[in-house]
Amino acid sequence: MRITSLADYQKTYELSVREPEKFWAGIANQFDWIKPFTKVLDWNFDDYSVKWFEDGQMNITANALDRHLKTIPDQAAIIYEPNEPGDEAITLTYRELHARVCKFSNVLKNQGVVKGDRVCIYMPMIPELAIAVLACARIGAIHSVVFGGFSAQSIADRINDSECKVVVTTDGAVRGNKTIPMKETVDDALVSCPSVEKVIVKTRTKTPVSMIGGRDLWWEQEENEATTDCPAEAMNAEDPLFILYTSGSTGKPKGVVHTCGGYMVYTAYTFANVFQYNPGEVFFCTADIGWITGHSYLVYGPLLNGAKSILFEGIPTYPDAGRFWDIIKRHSVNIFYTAPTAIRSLMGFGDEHIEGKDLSSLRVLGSVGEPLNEEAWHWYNDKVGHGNCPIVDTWWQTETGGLMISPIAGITPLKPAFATLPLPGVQPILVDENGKEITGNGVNGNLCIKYPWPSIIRTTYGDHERCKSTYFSTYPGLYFTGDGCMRDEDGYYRITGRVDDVMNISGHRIGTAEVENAINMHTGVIESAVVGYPHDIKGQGIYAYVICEHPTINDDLTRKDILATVTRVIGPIAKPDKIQFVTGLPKTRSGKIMRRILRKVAEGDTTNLGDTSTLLDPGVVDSIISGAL
Ligand code: 6R9
Repeated sequence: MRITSLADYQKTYELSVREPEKFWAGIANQFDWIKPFTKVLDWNFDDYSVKWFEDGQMNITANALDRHLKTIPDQAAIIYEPNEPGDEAITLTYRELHARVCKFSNVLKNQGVVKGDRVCIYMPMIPELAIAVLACARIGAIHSVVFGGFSAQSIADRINDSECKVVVTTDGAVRGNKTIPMKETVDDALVSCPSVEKVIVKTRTKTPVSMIGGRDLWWEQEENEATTDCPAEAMNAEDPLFILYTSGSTGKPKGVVHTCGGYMVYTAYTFANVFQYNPGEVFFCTADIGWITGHSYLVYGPLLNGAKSILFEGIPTYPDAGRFWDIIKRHSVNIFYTAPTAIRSLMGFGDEHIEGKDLSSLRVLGSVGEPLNEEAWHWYNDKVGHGNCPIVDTWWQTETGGLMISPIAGITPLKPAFATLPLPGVQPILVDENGKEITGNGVNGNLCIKYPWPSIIRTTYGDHERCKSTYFSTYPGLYFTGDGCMRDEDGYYRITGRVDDVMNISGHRIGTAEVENAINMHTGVIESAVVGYPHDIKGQGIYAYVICEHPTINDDLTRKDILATVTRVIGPIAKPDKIQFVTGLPKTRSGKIMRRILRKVAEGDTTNLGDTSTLLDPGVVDSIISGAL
């Protein structure tokens, strides 16, 4: 499965384009199938539908767990590093993880969960989060993990969209020196979630919680009553594996659906190749399992490869900004995968936190989630990698399921701030505004993909039309990523950022419309417009222009109140960094907000605002500029 040289990469890439079905069938056949597939691919990007390995049957946990019981049962599978550095790390071997997953699968079954049911998982980064995810996969329930930082309202929206039957949570969570309620937040959400029949609560903080009779159950108690014998359900390759909600440019977050077979093949293949994973190595992905990176490269990709995967509960700055480096030393981490925002933030704390730390176990460094700027690239390379570790800057998305454009560690010649070249099976294409292909090198355009890969999004849950219109209608016949991209003279790809109304705040996707809706819920707010602006650490910050019904008496107090509303409606990650009160917004005669102007003002660059002649009231612009923060 592993590419061994640049020439091998080129040969493999060519094969993957010339004979994609043969190429992917060869990889897929290296997994355990309950019923082998005979059909490889069926696809249509015009009236969107994609099916991979359609008539095959398998179970992803049989491949991620059972398969390794024969060879490496006593090797670590998950290494849990708790929030408190003084607390003992807990290792779950493949045998132990298998047993725990089987047990919790039976817990779910005992509560009436059957294949196809949706289960919402709202948990902090503890081993039981991975166990709950895998248990769903084992019995064919569709997991919908909601990031532990989201609000009750966001949980409720996600539960209701996919009508989850069961919620799995904890009493509370610890992150740094904070204790955060979890069950209480779930309780608030469930006031408006009629589909939920049971809530299973794992103890973490011993925070007092209310347990509703007939609905709420303790994880530990249920586990005691369950056996460890649970065969893996035979799943059709195209049965849904999970739903993960992500922000788009309009409306509520959409439930991206991934299916069992293709997702298994692609995450395993990309993990093995991009990181050039060697058996026995320790892999540390710092992402939360609540995001796609945690799904694909903390849980599924590593376990499918029999890797040792670190699951870290805390934050990079607790007890100090040297925590990641201490973890790397403590567990002899070989491959470290994190986000640019974390790198920039740790850079900002000063080199005294990293100097003198033993990072000699490291072999490969990775980055994901947003552009890795050159300054951060060099710091990562020099201070963390000591110039010895290739940096894989991996571009991909929730919708792509796995890494798409990325160097292969130690094989692809690197260029700082470039995601470099497409992986085998990935056929990128740049197009102009009209969808015309931009050929040649040294060009810029909108990034699309013209051929399916095994873990491409299958649908948006409950609304296939939305999937079609979001991804396959802007440029007919192509999957549109929403990203702008340049291809340099060497044919190397550099992602330049979103070209739609999606912001990327510390590597988290947030739609401008979502934040606006939340702000507009605040009493006295008439209208708002939100844009992203360059932020030294977060990559992008959120800048909100707000029109209030009455002039504010105390701007700062109103700002704090609005932040409280946004936190309540979405969660703290969506809080604007700047709020400017305005009396009007720059709108065209047709009522459309000219965000281009608002972006310029937020960037602090008002020298060239472009054509403002189509504005209904050009005077608005001057007043916005004069009040800019
Ligand atoms: C995996 C993940 C996807 C968006 C994507 C792009 C940005 C991700 C990047 C990158 C530049 C990289 N993005 N990786 N931009 N360089 N290496 O992050 O998924 O949360 O869905 O975000 O993130 O804008 O479109 P997701």
